[in-house]
Amino acid sequence: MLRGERQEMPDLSASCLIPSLNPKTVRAWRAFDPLGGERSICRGRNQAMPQPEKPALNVPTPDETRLVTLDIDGPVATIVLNRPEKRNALSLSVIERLRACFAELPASVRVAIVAGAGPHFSAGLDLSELSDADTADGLQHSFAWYEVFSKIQFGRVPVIGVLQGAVVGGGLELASCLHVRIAEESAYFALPEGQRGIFVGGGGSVRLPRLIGVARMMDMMLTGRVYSATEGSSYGFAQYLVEAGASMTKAMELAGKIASNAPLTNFAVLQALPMIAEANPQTGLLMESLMATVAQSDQEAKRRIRAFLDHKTAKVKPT
Ligand code: 1HE
Repeated sequence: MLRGERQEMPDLSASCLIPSLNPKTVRAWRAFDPLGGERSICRGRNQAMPQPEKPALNVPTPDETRLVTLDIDGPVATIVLNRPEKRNALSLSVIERLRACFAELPASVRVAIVAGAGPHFSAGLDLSELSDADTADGLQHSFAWYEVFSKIQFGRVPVIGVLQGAVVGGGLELASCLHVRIAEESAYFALPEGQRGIFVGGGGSVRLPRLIGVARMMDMMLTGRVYSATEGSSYGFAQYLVEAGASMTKAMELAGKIASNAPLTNFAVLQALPMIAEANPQTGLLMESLMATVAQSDQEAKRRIRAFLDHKTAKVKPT
């Protein structure tokens, strides 16, 4: 399914799924699209695109760059949603900056941390962008999110989420595409789409049921139920629960461990494990055996196993 999820996403570059878009959408999508929008926006199969009202290159303004910051320290990249005055609401510009930060990661980076500035991880979709959006805008919006979240989920580097305060709506959808989630005591999880009259549109209905189950997600969306960090972490919203202010230290500790893994193991975990989990058992077992054989044939595996057998490396210790 996770493979299917990628496959099922219509390729907007190949077909003109949306017959007409209002000028606001065209501008927003052009601003989002790193190729300038021509590959993604069609007004009809044989109609020429309206000429862009934008500079030739999509160079972000300093203000846009500030929306999501990227800091690299050795093998660890820290990417921070930096819009605390709007509770890190995810505007299209934030989504685009998030995409750019991941796209910019040099090969030396082996693990990333995604956090939110201020007391909240993210208040979800920037609702101000929806106020005069039409149907086509809504679709474009979702596809922009899908592209970025899929790239994060199926990207090269494992990503750790640091969650505090509101992790709601699209913020929870973003958190659910990360690989390891750490919740501080202040974190709370909710899907207020029901109250707002909308629906999840950032891949939440695909990813969240795999973390927390369909019944729990239905309840959240129907009743507006909010889960605390303690409850939430026991139900799969996060794998770690830490006290106030401790999440970044924990994230760095975990990042160090992840970065020290053999690269092929991390590759297998990110790329093969989700596919195997969704495959029928026979296909899954075959895929697993192939991946295991590839990993253990690598010199890095041979070196690590030799080190263990020679008592030169750490044993597994009880916690
Ligand atoms: C926003 C947003 C936002 C805050 N879009 N501007 N998400 C929601 O329904 C959650 C809406 N937000 C909240 O419930 C609260 O803001 C919080 C509980 C997260 C934080 O409360 P608080 O008291 O700390 O902050 P605040 O005073 O409510 O908000 C501060 C400012 O951020 C304020 O703007 P200001 O100009 O009046 O100062 C808010 O309007 C603004 N703000 N949240 C836009 N979400 C792909 S589909 C996904 C669908 C969804 O994500 S639905 C869930 C949307």
